[in-house]
Formats: sequence, C-alpha cells, structure tokens
Amino acid sequence: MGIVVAIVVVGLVVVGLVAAWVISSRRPTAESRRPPTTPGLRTHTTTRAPAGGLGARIRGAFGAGRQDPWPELERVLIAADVGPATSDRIVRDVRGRYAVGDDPIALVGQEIRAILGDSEVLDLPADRLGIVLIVGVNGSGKTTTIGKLASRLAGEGKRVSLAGSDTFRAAASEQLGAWAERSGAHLVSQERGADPGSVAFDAVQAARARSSDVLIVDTAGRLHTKQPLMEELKKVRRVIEKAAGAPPDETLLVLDATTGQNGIAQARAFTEAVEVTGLALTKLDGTAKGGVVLAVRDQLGVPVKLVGTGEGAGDLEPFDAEAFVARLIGG
Ligand SMILES: Nc1nc2c(ncn2[C@@H]2O[C@H](COP(=O)(O)OP(=O)(O)OP(=O)(O)O)[C@@H](O)[C@H]2O)c(=O)[nH]1
Ligand SMILES: [Mg+2]
Repeated sequence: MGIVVAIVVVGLVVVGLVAAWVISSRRPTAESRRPPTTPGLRTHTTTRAPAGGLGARIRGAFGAGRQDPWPELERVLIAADVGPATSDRIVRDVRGRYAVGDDPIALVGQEIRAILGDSEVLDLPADRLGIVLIVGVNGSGKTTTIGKLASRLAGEGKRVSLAGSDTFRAAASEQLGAWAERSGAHLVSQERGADPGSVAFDAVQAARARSSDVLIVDTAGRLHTKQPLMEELKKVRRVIEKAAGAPPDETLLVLDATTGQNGIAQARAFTEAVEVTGLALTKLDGTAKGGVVLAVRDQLGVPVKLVGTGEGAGDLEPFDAEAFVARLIGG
C-alpha cells in the first residue's frame, strides 16, 4: 500500500514538473513580444545611449558601411511607436536635408520638435467656471490624472470640483473621493449605475453654486471601438454643454504612453466623438517610448498638454516639448 502511494506521489510530481516546463517554455519572452515591425533592431543598438533611446538606434541606422540608412531609420521610428505615416514624413524630410557628415540624430530631433509645435497649456477661463472633461480607454490613468490635476490646481489657489461620471466601475467613486479629499476638492457623485450625464449636470450646477473655478469630470474607461459607449460619452458632453451653456473648455484624452500605436486609433475615435482638445500622456515613467503622440499631433492636430510620470499627487507636469524630445532621443 505504502509503495503504491509513493508511486502515485512520484508520478504526480513528475507530471507537475513536466507541465511547469511546458508552460514556462511557452511564455513569450521579451524578444518574442517585440512588435513584428522591429526586425534587426537589436543588432543596431549600441551602448552609447540608454536602451530604448532613439538616438542610439538612429546612430545604428547610419552605422559604418551602411549604404542605405533610410529604410532602417523608418523601422527605428516605427518601433518607437511614431506610426508609419509620420515616420515616413520624418524620413522624407530628414533625407531631403541630409548631407554626408551631418548628425542624423540632430536632424531627426529637429523634425520631431517641429511636429510637436509649441508646448500648449490647459486653456481655462479666468472669469467663470472652467470645465475639463476627461476621457480614455480603461485603465489609461484618467482618475489618477484628475487627482493629480486637482492637487495642482488647488496648489495654485483654485477652487476645484470633481464629477464622478464613472458610475460604471465599482469603487470608481471611492477612488475619486479619495483624491478629492487629498486635494481639498469638492466631489459630486451619485450611486453606482446612475446616469453619467445626470451626474455631470448636477456637478455643473453644484460647482457653480460653490463658485468653483474648475470642474473636472471623470468618465468610465471605454473601448474606443464600442459605439454605444462612445454615444454615451457624446451624451455626457452634450449634457455639460446644456448645463454650462458651452462645451467643456478642455476635453482631455488620457493616453497610456506604453499603449503603442493603438493610441492613434484611440485618439481618432475619441476626437471624432467628443472633440478632444489635448492629450494627457500618462505612465511616461514606465517607458522610453511615447512616440505615438507625434503621430497624434501630426495626423490629428491634437497637442499633448499634460504628462504623467508616476502615481503620486505631484507626478503631473505641463508638457515640455524640448524635454520630451530630449527624453525620446536620449533614453
Ligand atoms: N507609473 C504610473 N502609473 C500611473 C500613472 N497614471 C496612472 N497610473 C496607474 O495606472 C493605474 C490605472 O489608473 P486609473 O487612474 O485608475 O485609470 P483609469 O483610466 O481611471 O481607469 P478606469 O477608470 O478603470 O478606466 C493605477 O494603478 C494608477 O496608479 C502614471 O503616470 N505613472
Ligand atoms: Mg477611473
């Protein structure tokens, strides 16, 4: 009997080990997760700039003995999430200006800087309630960005109200409430499942009654391809317009910098639905990329206005184009 039990136990252990080996050998490695648009990228990466920096990769594309650096330069840009159309534009422009001996990194940097244009800030009125509508896909960092923005505005002496129009996700209102408490903002919310437009309507009236300077409206995360959810968002915007007498002063799309080129599709869909006026690019602390904002600016004309670099109340900065280019190129 003891021998039978021992054999069964040994058998189970062997099966377990084999299963673990099979699972671990199937888990995608960092290499296999790389987008298919980056063949040969590693071979051209040098150690002269931190891994992920465009600079080192551009230098690699123009490496000694390379006859035609342009296709490689395009691949490098696409791998940095710049998107095919904008990568193509940059390559064409740099190629038109390049002479042997020029610094290709500097030329690409100038093109990127030109695409980004002037650094733009939030455009909020000084003499009446300013309204900021926050939109984006699930988990992009909307509520956290609102909390950070509320802290920042409160620090500038503004009276801030927050509207919990994410009535979909359990605990959304608690999360926003915690940020309201931290920043000293006033929260308007209703029970879970309430109409998001109705929360926004109440919030505009409450913010006015309290003489708030700024109202920031949180919304539920939604996939940009889900039409009914995009319609719901349009309705929230319409309700704000009705309650305030004008559309939101800013409609910010919160874009996760680690999302990659899908960000272009997100920006296009949200812009079509609710006329996005700017991007809040989040989680830039977690990636050396963020090139997707170039494509969004180039193809949709939407500027980055805010940058999130962490989860803390102070980790939100106005967009600085110079610093962004330096970061993208350098690391
Ligand atoms: N590292 C880092 N994490 C961030 C940043 N912004 C947000 N996060 C984190 O991202 C996660 C999602 O943030 P939320 O603010 O809840 O995102 P959301 O868009 O409101 O999510 P939904 O409402 O569920 O759609 C949280 O763990 C945040 O702490 C950032 O700039 N850097
Ligand atoms: Mg949220």
